Amino acid sequence: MKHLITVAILVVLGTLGVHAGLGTLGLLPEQASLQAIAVDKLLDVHLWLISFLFSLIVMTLAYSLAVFRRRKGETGEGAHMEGNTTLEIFWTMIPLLAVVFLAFIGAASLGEIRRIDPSALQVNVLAGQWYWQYQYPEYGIVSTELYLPVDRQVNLQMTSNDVIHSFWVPEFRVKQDLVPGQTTELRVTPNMVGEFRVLCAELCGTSHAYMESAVFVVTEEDFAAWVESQQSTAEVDPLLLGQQLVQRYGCTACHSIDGSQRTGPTWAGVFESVIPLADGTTIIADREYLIQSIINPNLHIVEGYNPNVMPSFASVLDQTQVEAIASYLETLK
Ligand code: HEC
Ligand SMILES: [Cu+2]
Repeated sequence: MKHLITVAILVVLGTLGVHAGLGTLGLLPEQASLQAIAVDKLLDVHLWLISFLFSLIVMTLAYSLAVFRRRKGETGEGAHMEGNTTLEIFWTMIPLLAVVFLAFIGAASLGEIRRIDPSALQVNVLAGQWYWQYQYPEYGIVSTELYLPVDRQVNLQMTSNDVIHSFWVPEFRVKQDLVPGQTTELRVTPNMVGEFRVLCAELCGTSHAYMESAVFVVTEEDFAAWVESQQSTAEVDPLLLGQQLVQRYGCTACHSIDGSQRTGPTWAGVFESVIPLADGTTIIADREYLIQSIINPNLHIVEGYNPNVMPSFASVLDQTQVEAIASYLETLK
């Protein structure tokens, strides 16, 4: 009995110590969504269990090694023991109950994480090698940066343009794959204003590690202001309009203006250059070519690129907008 009490005390102390030690490691980034609270609670239950089991085994083992060691002059054999039915029932029932309990709290947390808020903001996410693009159907906006209002659930409807990617903002905790040909769903309720980063959590090719972009969680007023700034197609200078449009419609996810390589050819110096095409011919990139490339991308395929990667913008952009983009592209040296 004395041994049992000592071991029990050691196990309790060990559990507290291991759990506190794990807590000081700072394993988790900031908690920035309602779903993160549920996930972290679940993780904490597991950490308590892990700390307890670790202490139960290690303390019992260490205590037995120290206290029941063979002392000088002892030569006899240890006591002979056979089955102990009570003990066996215990060590079957306890893990069984533990597993049922974990399944129960796991299902409860999953329910909480997946809870649907009918007033959620819908954002369609398109991922590809190697970019993120967000469409806000409610507002007619396309952006390469994700802006979210704080304290409102966002319903991400996600798909991929090529291979499997995975949407993951560590501060939100939840994660979901984007699969070509399928639409997957992820619901997040950001509850903290701040700037975060979305990472791709599925190895998707050579630039996988750089497939990240900014996620801004902003106040409701700031979100409304951002929506307005994205929508404003006021009478502006066509060059400025063109520049805004390529940002807003996510072109810059695939095209750079500094000569660097992305999913599509760079726009640097494209105007009036000689473009080698996939069918072996060449074409001069005049204004007509630029316009056709936007509204009918499969008409001419640039050598080294695949058809159907660039979506057609014929039904998205009106003629003024296409002209404005073409004028802007003509200025890029
Ligand atoms: C999903 C990636 C993607 C997006 C988004 C995208 N493009 Fe492209 N774009 C490509 C690829 C790939 C090509 C090369 C294949 C081809 O010719 O269709 C291309 C070709 C072009 C060309 C011809 C360039 C050249 O060097 O000959 C122009 C111009 C162009 N895109 C403009 C745009 C504009 C404007 C937008 C936004 C309204 C846009 N693209 C959005 C992938 C994209
Ligand atoms: Cu990816």
